[in-house]
Amino acid sequence: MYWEGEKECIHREALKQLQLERLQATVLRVYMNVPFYRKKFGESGIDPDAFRSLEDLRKLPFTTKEDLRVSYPYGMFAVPLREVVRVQTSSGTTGMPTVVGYTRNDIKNWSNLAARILVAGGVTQNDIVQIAFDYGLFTGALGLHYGAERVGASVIPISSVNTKRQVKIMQDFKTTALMCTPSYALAIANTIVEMGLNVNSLSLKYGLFGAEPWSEAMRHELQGKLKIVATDNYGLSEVMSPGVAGECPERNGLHINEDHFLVEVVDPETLQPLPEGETGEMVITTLTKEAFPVVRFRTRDLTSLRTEPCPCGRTFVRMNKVMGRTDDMIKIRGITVFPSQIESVLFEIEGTEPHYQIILDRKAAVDELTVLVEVSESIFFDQVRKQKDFIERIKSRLAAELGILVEVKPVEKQTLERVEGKAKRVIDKRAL
Ligand code: DLL
Repeated sequence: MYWEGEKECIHREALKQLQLERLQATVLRVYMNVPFYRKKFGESGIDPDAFRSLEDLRKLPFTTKEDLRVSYPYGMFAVPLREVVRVQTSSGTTGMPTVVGYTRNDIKNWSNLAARILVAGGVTQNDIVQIAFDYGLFTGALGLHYGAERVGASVIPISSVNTKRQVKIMQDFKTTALMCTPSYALAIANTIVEMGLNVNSLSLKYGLFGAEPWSEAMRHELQGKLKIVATDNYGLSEVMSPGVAGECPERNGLHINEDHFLVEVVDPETLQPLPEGETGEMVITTLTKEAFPVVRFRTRDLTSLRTEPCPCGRTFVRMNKVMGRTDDMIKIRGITVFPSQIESVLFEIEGTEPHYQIILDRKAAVDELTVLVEVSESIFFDQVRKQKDFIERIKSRLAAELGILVEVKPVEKQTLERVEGKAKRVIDKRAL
């Protein structure tokens, strides 16, 4: 099932030509309308009229999150505000958020791209879609909302509310598709059990999750607990938001909507392009955005691309699940660790609750990593020796996965904070 079959299955040669034409138009548009790009292109000696091939993209300078911050609030807009029909922001927790804008045409494209990922995730006009992402300046909820309406589904714009209410509405309104962060979906799944409900009495069929990294083990857990097919969806406000990429029924990589976005993967240190399949930082250039186009935007997200054909028939390149961001990457005693690696191990261990937090601290000039993990009551109140054995088991599994020894501390159920939005996995006390 496709939303725009002809476009999603476009011949790659035709796609390349379309991308080149759209890239030429974008380069010209930002040069003419955004002082930041005019200056940057001038400094790098770029002639926006001399674009002949997609490889010319490499000559363009990168755009960073910092560049967008400096231009707060409207400095990067490529159209006058009277043409902007909506303003939202990125969800960054540190510093100034990035303000993004959309023209009427941008909203139309965004709705269609969100519709593509919804349909790829199983949603049709017969579905009842519960959007538990936060409405407001965050781009996730409204993006999916417009996509779901475009598909013709019945939308419940519940936003982030008390989890029990979330479950009650899900039961009463017979929700068939749930959209939220994977960590919040897990909190919902646990609340269903706490409320004494049988998941089979609900009507859930699909979960469209995203907005934060999550492991395959987490998918497995959510599919089992909620009795759904769960797909991963990727996007970011600076580029558009949900609708940039999403999984098809194969659930083996996320198709990037390449007719609207040109992607590269570069080495985050040298900024040189990496060979296909290697993991690096994803860099995105928008091809159709009018109000807020970006050229070679450094996402800080780490992933790799795969070009082999997908059995689903879509010809767009796939990105592997984002394993983390360059700024979530923990460097501990010289070893790189991602929260998602720790998550996978915890899911494998019987008796742990997959709610966890990573604490980084420095003791006597040595960095220490401690994993706080919620454990079942029987383990928490177990005999000291049994509990110790259990912790040792987790520690050795983590050591095997990560290559370093880390501390593990069991905490009682419901001790770690639940958030309706993006989970905060790492607390870095070294910086305090
Ligand atoms: O989180 C957009 C979104 C909303 C995507 C809902 C999917 C569903 P921002 O708040 O701007 O936008 O945050 C973007 O979130 O750079 C990634 O680091 C992370 N992220 C988004 N989707 C995924 C995903 C939305 N599927 C930032 N896997 C991005 C891993 C993700 N990380």
